Amino acid sequence: MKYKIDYTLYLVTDRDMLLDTSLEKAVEESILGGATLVQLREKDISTREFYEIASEIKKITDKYNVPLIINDRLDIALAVDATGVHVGQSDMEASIVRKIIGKEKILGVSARTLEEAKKAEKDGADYLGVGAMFGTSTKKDAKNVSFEELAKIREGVSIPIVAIGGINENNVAELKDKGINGLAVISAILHKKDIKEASKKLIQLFRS
Ligand code: TZP
Ligand code: MG
Repeated sequence: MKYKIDYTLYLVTDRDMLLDTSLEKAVEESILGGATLVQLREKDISTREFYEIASEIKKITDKYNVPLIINDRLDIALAVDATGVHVGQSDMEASIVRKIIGKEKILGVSARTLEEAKKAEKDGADYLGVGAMFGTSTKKDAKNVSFEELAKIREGVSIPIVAIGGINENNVAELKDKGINGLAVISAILHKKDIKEASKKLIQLFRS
């Protein structure tokens, strides 16, 4: 049966953001603060190391029954039996990913336009990541998505949408009435001393 996902707070990892803690501890703290979903996102890393980190993170997400999504690398996702995989517009085509991972695994696709969003839905995406909604320095090549385009995407597809990019406690309220299912966040969680508290606060501000 397909995993039913709560998209409320989607922690996306980036080890460069961590302040004096390990990725394992950071993920655990964020889950304790309420993160409902975790994406392991690694760039410039060997396949072996990616697999090893994914195996360790999977132990933590399993402990708390939180789904784990692997960014881009479906081989790693399958190897560690992650809940799913997330692909961008220059990664492997969603329809091909779907064929490889099968029906049960969760497939997330990044979309910046209504056209990309509709195609992703048609190709078998379970959810969309839409952004950058705000300015971010975490992803250097991230381009902003307007609130108008977000509204069009919300209108045009029926799968869940998570907003991403520059989301923090000062702007999260702006995303409250947009029909989105959750927030995907890197720096406003991982680049904090108190990761648990930062996670908790984002949820409170989004849900209040
Ligand atoms: N995709 C679009 S923006 C972004 C990604 C991966 C970076 C999000 O990081 P932050 O620190 O939450 O802005
Ligand atoms: Mg990618």
